[in-house]
Amino acid sequence: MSHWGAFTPAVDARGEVVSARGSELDPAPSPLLGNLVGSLRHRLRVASPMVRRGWLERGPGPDPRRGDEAFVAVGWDEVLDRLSAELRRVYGGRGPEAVFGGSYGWSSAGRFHHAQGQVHRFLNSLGGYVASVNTYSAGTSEVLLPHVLGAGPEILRSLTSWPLLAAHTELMVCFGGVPAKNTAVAPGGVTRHDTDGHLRAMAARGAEFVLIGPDRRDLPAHLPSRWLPARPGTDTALMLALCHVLVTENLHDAAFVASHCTGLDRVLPYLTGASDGVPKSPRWAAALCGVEADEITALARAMASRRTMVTVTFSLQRAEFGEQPIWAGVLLAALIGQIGLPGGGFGHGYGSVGDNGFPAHKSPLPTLPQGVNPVREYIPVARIADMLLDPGGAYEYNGERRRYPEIELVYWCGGNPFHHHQHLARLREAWRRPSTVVVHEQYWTPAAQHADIVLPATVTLERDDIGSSRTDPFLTAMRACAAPYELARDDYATFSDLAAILGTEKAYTEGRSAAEWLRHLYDGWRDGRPVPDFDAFWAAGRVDVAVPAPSILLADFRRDPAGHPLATPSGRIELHSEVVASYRYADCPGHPAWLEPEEWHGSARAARYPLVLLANNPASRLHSQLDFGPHSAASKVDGREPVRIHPLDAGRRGLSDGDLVRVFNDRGACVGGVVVDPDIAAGVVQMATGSWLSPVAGVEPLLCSAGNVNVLTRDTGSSRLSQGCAGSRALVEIERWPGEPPAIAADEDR
Ligand SMILES: Nc1nc2c(c(=O)[nH]1)N[C@H]1C(S)=C(S)[C@@H](COP(=O)(O)OP(=O)(O)OC[C@H]3O[C@@H](n4cnc5c(=O)[nH]c(N)nc54)[C@H](O)[C@@H]3O)O[C@H]1N2
Ligand SMILES: Nc1nc2c(c(=O)[nH]1)N[C@H]1C(S)=C(S)[C@@H](COP(=O)(O)OP(=O)(O)OC[C@H]3O[C@@H](n4cnc5c(=O)[nH]c(N)nc54)[C@H](O)[C@@H]3O)O[C@H]1N2
Ligand SMILES: [Mo]
Repeated sequence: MSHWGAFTPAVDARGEVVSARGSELDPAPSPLLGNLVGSLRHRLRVASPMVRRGWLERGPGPDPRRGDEAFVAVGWDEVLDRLSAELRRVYGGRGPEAVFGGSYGWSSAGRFHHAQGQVHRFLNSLGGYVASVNTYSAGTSEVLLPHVLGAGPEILRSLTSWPLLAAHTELMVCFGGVPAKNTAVAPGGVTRHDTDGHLRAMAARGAEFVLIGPDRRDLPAHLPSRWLPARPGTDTALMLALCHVLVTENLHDAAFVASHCTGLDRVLPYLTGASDGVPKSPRWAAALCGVEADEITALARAMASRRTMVTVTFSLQRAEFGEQPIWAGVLLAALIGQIGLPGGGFGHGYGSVGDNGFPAHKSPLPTLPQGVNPVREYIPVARIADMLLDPGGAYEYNGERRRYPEIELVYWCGGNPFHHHQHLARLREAWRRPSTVVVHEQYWTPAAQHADIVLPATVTLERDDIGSSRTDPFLTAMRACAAPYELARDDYATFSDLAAILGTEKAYTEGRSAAEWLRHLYDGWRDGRPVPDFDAFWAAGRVDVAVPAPSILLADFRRDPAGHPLATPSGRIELHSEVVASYRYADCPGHPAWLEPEEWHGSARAARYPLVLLANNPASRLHSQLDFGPHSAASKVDGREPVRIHPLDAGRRGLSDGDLVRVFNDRGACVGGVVVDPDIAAGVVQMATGSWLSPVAGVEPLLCSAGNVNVLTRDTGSSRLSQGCAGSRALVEIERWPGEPPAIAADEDR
């Protein structure tokens, strides 16, 4: 099982994957499986424990050379001695408050060898760690939606199910589309890729789609659709104008708003302009978003007259003021009055991930307990560089005034911060502050290259595990099919040895081997279920897990708002929130509002950097994982990340297909390869995340020869409310690369 699907690998005598065939149960196996070919014995695997020379010779301490210095191979015994001594020093000194163990990242599928679960359990056995909260995926919504709908992540997991959309939806209005490329993956894995099948069923029944966004490919071409290429970052204005039409033409469902919502009286004067002199009319919005006023009016009328699903992808909230398009989306759906009806209402992230819109299992999956973390300090996940650069510094978060902890040791296992974080020049600076950085990795990722101690980890095909996810109808036996590469070990084995040296082995292992843990987790999960025992499961390769029936988001609340109130202060949908208003954040007021972001075409910055860059999730891989794999490599232009650009913008710059370009702003630059494409709106360029950072020595600010877009994005919280990741978009300029472009580090031997 992988995050992008169940498969059967063929492994040759050297222990290398030569093919990965999608499950026979999968109607649409993902081409991402192709990236596994050649990945087991790839020269970018970490072959032995490695220590950065400066750390080895001079000991722990802040170091400007971190990320630039060579590594020395050391044996397991030596590295475990040195690392345990360092852990003893830090825990015995300033204690667990000085250890950052957030360790954000997707790691691999598999319930036991899940890297985050393992590192958290290990650090808890030592006394705890500073954690991170929320995700890079939907961190803004996770904080906002509890104020508006009374629940955050739970809402995202209980969207109205696809079969009910197929049976009832007449009009699906998709802000950011339903991007097929993203449905390849789901955390923990997906056996049947069904999203496209449901979309086809919707269309076959007569449903129509409206795609609002800059990229025509965000909605499958086979669907009957209309494309409104609104400028990136202006969705809130467009939504407010749709609301303006609904209320001024009296098309909104006043009864639903009266019985199920609160706060429209506070939003109305803003919509009409009574409070600020600016009616949020279609004409007003048209000037901002580039969609014709008549088109907006017609769309609002159509939405009010049919069973309509309003859906917003995660990408819209991964931005400065990212709360606004989500809250405005709820406002729009509430005014239409179909929340809680089959096929209508509000959706968030249909198509953003392969399991969204599929009902989640009610009972827990087999899960390694993480122990107890007594440390109260934490950070919102995307504030990592702020924390390292400004220990003790004050910041605001969801109504609280907090201070950043002072971190001495960073422990990362199963994530790639030099892929996922923004403004990587700033992160590099921050990363040099702690005394010690430890990374367990399978490959020489940029995160491993920026560590002091790198411990080689096995990949899933080198260990037994149990695959399962929140919506998958199977538990999958993930059987090892190759020996560990060189000196690589399971994260569990590494942590067991460290725990033994540090005297916490009993707490960490509970006396179980990895094999015993698998049985233990399975038996605990099996308890009370009519499923075969572990040996039968292991022999069969999978076991069925009953999938819950299709469900409707907020159906109980719609039916009986008093009996099933939302967990908001009013028990209702909060179109205006007294609580949020009481925080007095100019960047997130008490109701949805149009706030001009810094990174959009209408800003002052746009004079210097006129193109809006969409730094989105990659079609050809999962984040940065297996970027060297054949499927990902085939998507590149001369080894660089492709930049999709409209023919007009390409023409103006004298660019054509296959040209190498410098994509830049004042935060950094990277090399990209031009793909001219009329499917991308004019004024916008698209370049996916996940190309491995390959810094060109001696160039300031950071220049990446492979095309890592996060050298260009801005490291700011979405707002003081949620402090979410704001990496979806950035302003850039593009010019042809003069002469020979710099080499890519990963191409050179390490
Ligand atoms: N600009 C911009 N930035 C973004 C985004 C964006 O849209 N725009 N998207 C954001 C989002 S939504 C996310 S979720 C993040 C994703 O960011 P990450 O989850 O950090 O990215 P991955 O590349 O999946 O990193 C997982 C790492 O874990 C390693 N790994 C896998 N299995 C194991 C294991 O068993 N043991 C160990 N020790 N290591 C293992 C892999 O080799 C890989 O390096 O990126 C975010 N960053
Ligand atoms: N193949 C693949 N699939 C993935 C992932 C991956 O790495 N690879 N990552 C997974 C993860 S962890 C997550 S969280 C999800 C992320 O799911 P999303 O955040 O929804 O995905 P993105 O690809 O970042 O963005 C979706 C689309 O939104 C559009 N968009 C960007 N800005 C705007 C805007 O301002 N307005 C409008 N209307 N549209 C805009 C872009 O054209 C983009 O293609 O994807 C998941 N799926
Ligand atoms: Mo994500």
